[in-house]
This record gives sequence, C-alpha cells and structure tokens, in this order.
Amino acid sequence: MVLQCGRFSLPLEPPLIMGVVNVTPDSFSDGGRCLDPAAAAGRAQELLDQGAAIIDIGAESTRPGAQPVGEQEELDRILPVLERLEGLAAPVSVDTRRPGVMRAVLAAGASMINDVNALCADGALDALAASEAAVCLMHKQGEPAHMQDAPSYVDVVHEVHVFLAARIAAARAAGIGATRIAIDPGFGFGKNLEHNLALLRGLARFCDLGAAVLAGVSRKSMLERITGRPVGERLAASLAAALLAVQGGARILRVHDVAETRDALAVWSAFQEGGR
Ligand code: HH2
Repeated sequence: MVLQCGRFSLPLEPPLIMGVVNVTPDSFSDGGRCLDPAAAAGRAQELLDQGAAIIDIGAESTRPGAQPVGEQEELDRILPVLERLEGLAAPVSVDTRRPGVMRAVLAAGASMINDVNALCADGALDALAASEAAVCLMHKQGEPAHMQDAPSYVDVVHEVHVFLAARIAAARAAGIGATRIAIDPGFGFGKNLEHNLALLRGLARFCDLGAAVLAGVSRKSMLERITGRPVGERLAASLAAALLAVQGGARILRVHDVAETRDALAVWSAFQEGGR
C-alpha cells in the first residue's frame, strides 16, 4: 500500500510518521513556538531529520474551545512557511478546512491536505480533485468551539465508519484516486474518553475501507484523563497510544514528538518482523 502525495509515493509499510508544525499562537501543546516562518521551516527540517515522512503544517488551532481564524490570516501564516519549504525532500501537508486555503497552498507546493472537516465544505472536493495531492479525511462531531460539550453516539465505531465510508465515496466520485486518500477517526474531536478508547480498540475495523488509516493521539487530553498528566508530560502516554494505534492498523501517526515515536515504532517493527 502506498500514499500518493503529488510527486511523492510513500510506502506505508512500515508505518509513517507525520510530524506536526503548528504556526499558531494557541495550539494546545506547541502554540506560539513556530509563529515565525523561519522558525516553522527550521522545525519542519528538524522533524524530517528525526524521522518524519510527512510534515503537517497547521495555522488554525482546532483544539476544543478554539476560535476560528480568518482565511487571510490563515494564508498569511502558512504561505511564507511553504515558500521556505520549497524543495523539501518530503511532502508537506497543510491542516486546513477552507477550500480557498486548499487551492492556494496546493498552488504553492503542498502535497497533501489534512482536513478535519473531511472535504465537506463547498468546493473542497473540487479543490483536491483538481490536484495530485493526497488528502486526509477526518471525522469530527460538532465544531471545535463546542465539540467537547456533550459528544454523543449510539455506536461510535459504527457511526464513524459509516461517515468515513461516505466521505471516501464522495472523494472517489469527485475523481480523487484511492491511493491519495487517508482516513482518520478524529481522536478527541467530539469524543469523550470512552468514545476515544472504543475507536482505538476498534481501529482495525477501519482498515477494510481501503484507505490508509491515520491516527492523531499525540499529547491529547484523553491521555490526561488516563494519566492525570499536563500537556508537557504526556510523552510516555503518547507513545503507548501510538503503538496501540499501529497495532490496530494505523499506517500514519500524526505526532509532535517524532524522534521518540520513531524509536517506539522501530521496536514495534522489529517485533512484527520476528512474527512473520
Ligand atoms: N488533531 C489536531 C489537529 N489536526 N488532524 C488529523 N488528521 N488528526 C488529528 O487527530 C488532528 C488533526 C489537534 O492537534 P494539534 O494540531 O497539535 O493542536 P491544535 O489543533 O490545537 O493546533
């Protein structure tokens, strides 16, 4: 299985690391660190050197309670970073929900769009279909400002599965090839701890959808609920959750701590090889 991201063809075996660079003042774990474009580009290179296969740049926090930023503000934060990353030896993904931003960043060299809104916005499917870029279709319930107020499901795994299957079908119908599509159940996006754990336990169910499964559990508040640790002290819990995700079939891990995740994955891969 490969993920086709523009000119990059990424094998998904062993699982890949997507390193997060947030060009925001308010992201929940690294806000403010990379607001300067040069610092963001430097951080992207650092994450690549540590073992990331994809860099995911976000300019709007989607943490619970986050307020949206304007489209121009989002572009003003991202485009100078993309300019500095031209010629990078790995695909750059942009974490955005806005079709206008998608079109602009794809024209500026982005090879993947990571959309927490699963290309549901008007024009988003067309923006992707007109490119060769990959896309991550993520599930969420509600909008970030209020999504954690009272998340509710009858059967969270089934409902997320149905949603992602429908979004894959919509993307395929728009002309986006199967090898360009990744899917993500959206840990923490309108889900309480029980919902998140059910999705982690049921992750293998999503593998039958024929798209690479991406998991983003790094430093998330579900880990605080389990360990009691503040955001700066969730590395061990993040690594444990990452390994549970790959054991469940995730092939892309979206993480903040790339070097440590690479080592954890190396142990997992060595373990797997011995069992084949
Ligand atoms: N999580 C966050 C943002 N984007 N995209 C995908 N596909 N999956 C995720 O789980 C996911 C995501 C939230 O994390 P982060 O970017 O670190 O924080 P913030 O939204 O506060 O910028």
